[in-house]
Amino acid sequence: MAEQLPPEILARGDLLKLGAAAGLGFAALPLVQPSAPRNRVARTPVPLALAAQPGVLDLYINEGYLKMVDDTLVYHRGFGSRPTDVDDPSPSLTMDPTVITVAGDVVPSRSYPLEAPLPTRGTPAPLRADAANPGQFLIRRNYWASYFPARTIIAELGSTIRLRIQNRLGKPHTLTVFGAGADGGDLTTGPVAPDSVATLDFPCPRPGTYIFADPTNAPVERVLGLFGVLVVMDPEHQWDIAEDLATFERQWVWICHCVESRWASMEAAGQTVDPVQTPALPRYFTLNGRSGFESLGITFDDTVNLATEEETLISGYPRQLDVRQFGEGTEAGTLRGGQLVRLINPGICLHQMHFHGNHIWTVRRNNVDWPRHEGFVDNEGHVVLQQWEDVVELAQMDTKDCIIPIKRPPDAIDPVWFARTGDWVYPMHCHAEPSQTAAGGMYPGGLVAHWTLKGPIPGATP
Ligand SMILES: [Cu+2]
Repeated sequence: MAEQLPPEILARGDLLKLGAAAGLGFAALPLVQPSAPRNRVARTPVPLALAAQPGVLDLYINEGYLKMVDDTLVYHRGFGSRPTDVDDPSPSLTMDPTVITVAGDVVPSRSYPLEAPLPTRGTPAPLRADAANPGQFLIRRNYWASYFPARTIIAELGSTIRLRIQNRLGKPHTLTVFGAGADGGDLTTGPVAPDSVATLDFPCPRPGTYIFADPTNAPVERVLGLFGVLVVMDPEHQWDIAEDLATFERQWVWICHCVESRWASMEAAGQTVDPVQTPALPRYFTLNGRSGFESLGITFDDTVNLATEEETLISGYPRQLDVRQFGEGTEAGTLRGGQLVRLINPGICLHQMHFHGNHIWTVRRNNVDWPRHEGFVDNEGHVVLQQWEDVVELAQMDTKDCIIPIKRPPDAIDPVWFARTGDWVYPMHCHAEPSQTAAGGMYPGGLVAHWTLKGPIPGATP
């Protein structure tokens, strides 16, 4: 076999040119490796989609190429929602968000609670103006649905999670749900052989945020894209992190990741990466699978931009917030809380999530509630205490549940506050600076977002 072209260094334009030169359309992308037969990964008959079973969520371990923020195509593996092959121009490498209900239903849905109203463009509308706090609003309590990104399973406490995983690749793979066992241990399929199917059934763990991933040759398979997130909600407390924990107006899931394109091309060529011999040097950094202008919702694709606003770009109307009691409203049906953002890092880079405009309040890390007093410094030197933070550290394989208050910024003096005519939009960026770039320098092409403090509503009266 002739030497393969490293696909990740080819821009999409080059691929199109190559495709055109070979008389091929975009759909025939992998044939940019001209010597590779089209069925290079097809082993004895490629398994078809599994026959659906009620109450079972099917995941397919697929491979394929994803377009990065600079239009480079990079090889990925992932837990998909349908079977696709490596030459699929639109491979299924992330599962569609899915809700598993306490009644045992598996419902494809990117919003939860299922029956709750959907906030337009992701922004919950307020109840009405707050007479006691000019320019601020009373927030509806226990009302709005939240949108969730790809790769998210939302399971209701009391349900049984039944996963069926088909490995469509040439090497064994595993699905492990970290910390979701009854004793806080991991749950795993164990190695699933090529072209085989495994099942993983387990009682829904307690409310929280759990990462699932393939621990094979860690962290290589995870970095290649074999990861996802399980969010557990108590169906009796659909707007609380858990019973008696912080209440929120709506929630956001932020999945941080980074892409190591050299590892990807080595694995695509059939090699097995040794992370010691080839240390990771991530080249792309994503938030909910998007980078730079994509994760800021300013692409030329309005559908993608809308999904980004709904899933990622935190927004809300300013409200008076009392951090001492997130659940208390100023009157029945209203809330003095903010919004919940679940920061999740299945990647291999440590992130420093910096929110401009408002500090945020971390309530738990890795599903362990942080104390509100008598905080302490843990063995790694980190302060363990609920407090206002400007920058939130997010270590590899960590999850943190934080409340963003969506409040009037403390430095907005009255003449400024009352002169508002529109939205105030604040950046969120990672202070670990390499993550702000793409392709080794394209700035700001990496792990960025923003959040919006909505402007005055004309005519809104208390
Ligand atoms: Cu900053």
